[in-house]
Amino acid sequence: PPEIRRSDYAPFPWLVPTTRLEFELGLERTRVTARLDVERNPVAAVSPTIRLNGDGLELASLTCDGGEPEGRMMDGDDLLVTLSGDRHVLEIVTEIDPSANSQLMGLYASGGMLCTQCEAEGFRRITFFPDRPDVLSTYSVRMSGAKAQFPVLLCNGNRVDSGESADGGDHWAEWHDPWPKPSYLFALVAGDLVARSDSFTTMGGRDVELNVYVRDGDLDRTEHAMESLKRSMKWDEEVFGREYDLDLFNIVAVSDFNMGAMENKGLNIFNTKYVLADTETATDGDYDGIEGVIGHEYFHNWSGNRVTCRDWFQLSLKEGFTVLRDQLFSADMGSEPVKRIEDVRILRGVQFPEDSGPLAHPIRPDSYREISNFYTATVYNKGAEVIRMMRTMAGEKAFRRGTDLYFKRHDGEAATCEDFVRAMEDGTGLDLEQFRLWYSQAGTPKVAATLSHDGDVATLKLTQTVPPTPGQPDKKPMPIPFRVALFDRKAGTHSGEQLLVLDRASAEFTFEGFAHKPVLSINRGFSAPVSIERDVSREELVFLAARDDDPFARYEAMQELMTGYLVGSVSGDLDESESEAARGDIAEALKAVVEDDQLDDLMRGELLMMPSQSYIGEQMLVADPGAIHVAREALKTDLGTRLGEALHRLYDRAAQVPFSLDAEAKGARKIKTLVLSYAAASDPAKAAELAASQYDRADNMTDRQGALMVLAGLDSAERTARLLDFYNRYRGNALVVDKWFALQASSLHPQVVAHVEALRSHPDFNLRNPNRVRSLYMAFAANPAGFHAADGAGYRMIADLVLELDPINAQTAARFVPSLGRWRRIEEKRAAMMRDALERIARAPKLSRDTFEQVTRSLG
Ligand code: BAL
Ligand code: ZN
Repeated sequence: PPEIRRSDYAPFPWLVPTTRLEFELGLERTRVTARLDVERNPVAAVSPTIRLNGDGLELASLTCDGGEPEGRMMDGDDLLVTLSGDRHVLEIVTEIDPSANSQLMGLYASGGMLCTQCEAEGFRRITFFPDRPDVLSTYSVRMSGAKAQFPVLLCNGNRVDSGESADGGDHWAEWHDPWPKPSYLFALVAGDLVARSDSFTTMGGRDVELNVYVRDGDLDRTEHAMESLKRSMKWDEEVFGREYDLDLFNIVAVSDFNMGAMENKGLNIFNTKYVLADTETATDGDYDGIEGVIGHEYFHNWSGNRVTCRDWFQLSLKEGFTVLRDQLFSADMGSEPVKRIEDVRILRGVQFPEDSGPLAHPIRPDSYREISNFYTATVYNKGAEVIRMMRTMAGEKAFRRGTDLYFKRHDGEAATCEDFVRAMEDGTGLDLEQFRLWYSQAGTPKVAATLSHDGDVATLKLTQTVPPTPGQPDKKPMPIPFRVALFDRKAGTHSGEQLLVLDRASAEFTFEGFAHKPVLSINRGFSAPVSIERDVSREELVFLAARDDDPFARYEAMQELMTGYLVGSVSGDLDESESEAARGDIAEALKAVVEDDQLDDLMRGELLMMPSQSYIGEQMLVADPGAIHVAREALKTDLGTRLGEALHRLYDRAAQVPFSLDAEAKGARKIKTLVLSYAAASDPAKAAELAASQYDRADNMTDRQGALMVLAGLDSAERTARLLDFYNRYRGNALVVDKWFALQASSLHPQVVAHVEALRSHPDFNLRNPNRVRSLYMAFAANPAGFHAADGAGYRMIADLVLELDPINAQTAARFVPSLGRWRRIEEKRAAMMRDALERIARAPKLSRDTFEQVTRSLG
């Protein structure tokens, strides 16, 4: 497959002001008639033909201005039509079989209903069309089909007319979307659905009808989604000044879906995972996830739909910005510091490894073969961090001027990242010339920080390096904004936070008035997405872990205490007395957290959490996952033993808090499961008893799942009984059965590989359902205890999965390749087996473009 380059962008030679689509719907056969009004694009090079993208389409008929076109030919899957005039009308008929569409791109059948997914390039699986985001068109759509089979017919925009056939067997609906949009935002749904309905009055007085469509039987699990939607609409008005622009906003939940959700104009289509919730079947994490994703898709209405992307290299323009918007929204709806910590954990757990591996790419990539592979943590989460840095440097008010200007300037356009940065410069007054490097350079900058002291002056020396990444051997220094405070060790306070911008390879910053050497608190709030190596003593980290008034910095000190010890321990750098002293300090710091009555439990839970295995591995040039796992579990055992009593008192206190969805009760639930996981390491028999009791008494899914998660890792009778009970209790509820698969696949149980192998043959396993595939295999691939099994069985299992899944659902299959692609950073025995697994995939006679690209880059 050819490489597509950002530098090759050229405007499309044709405009398509209006598009008319007629769908005669059937699960096995849908006939699509598309009428495109096309005219020459005055700002593009003149072309004698128009390229209409297709993907596996059969052309039933084609006319130009009502007759035979002057010329036509196929170029691969695309259709080229000769057009000699300035304006033409093309009519194209295609026939498709949605029931055979297992890729879940384009129009497909899911449990008897029809739905679409067109981003990034799914529309070309429906009809021949210039399927690129800079071709904006106004759509009117007629849908018709059997009334009994498809009682609900939905499309973008507003329903303008409807009716039924003379015999009443068929019916039809006519939809019109007044907002010009690219084809990737097209959507259609036809099925037997019921809706929770509500309304929202916008700040300008527009009454908007809101619907959340689900299957009959799921309606009582839609309240949280609807409330989240209304909160999103209000928040976007208040914080970004963005008002909704149609009279109708529909959400449809679908159980077969490649992504989390999709922001189609006026008709968002969601994975059921991000819609359905009640306290019996959804955890606190699920509730937060729903609120965040509903917000994200809603916010796309401005950052993505009203202003869209010129080409797919600009994906972070809408995704990075919208992730930042959903992060700020969730922070405002709940705990801001805890949300920040969670977001950083995702960034460091997923994006940092991506940025230091063979798939590293800038947030605005320069080339791709399959754009689906670039819906990455880099484009999304690092993209959000880059915009967050602009916000930090500008301040909130100026940042809002920048976003207002961006929306005003580019409303109705297909814009670029450069347009966004320019609007930010003009709106905020910042000079972002050098800052643009964040868009073009891949790799996580490393910053060394040393603080020295002389007389009454403290000097902070900062040195940055941006590591080489594939295709980018040499990097330039980037501007890195650090929120910094210097603590007076005795008083335990600081005299104010400062923002320092490191914009050279190395710089020194001086601070006067310190009779003693202060303690450095740096990258507060994680103001820059970099990794810091600071010259800091353990005693200073204990100090910060107990006293830093920036919650993120406090969390960071605690993480650094544990990570420093674990990396030292695995590398053999610590002798027994140093190890003992370090464990003692960590235990002391944790005890202070357990007993700090100023802390709320949600934050306490963050401070008690150990760094993830992947984060620890990321700190080492070459990691031994087996050794890290052993060291991490040993520390957990040690801490659980030392803090046993204090932790159990904490548990007992938390267990008294009655169920509710408020922060206090959520915090209590988080604490209970954390204490159980420490207990599981230090006193497995007691933990099994406690977890079984928590499971049995649970009146909500958070407690039940937390208890079962701990039990799943223990070799105990309680484990078997509760796993069976969980399955029997929730069989038939797909989202909860997903949890049942995931809990077993992510468990610490020594037989986890065998468990996953057995679950593969479970009657409820289904390779065609992405949620189920992810629940078993994504959970497994993220579980170092299983994936990195010393004999390589985990790698072979993932390679087998990729090969089997690739012809069915290439997009989902390709998502499993990056875990194997980490081989260069893993000790040599395992690395060789990971490479073998990749090579075996590469040798397959026929690979999708998605998987081919990921495997080739991973081996390269
Ligand atoms: N645009 C794809 C799904 C999302 O990021 O919202
Ligand atoms: Zn998005």
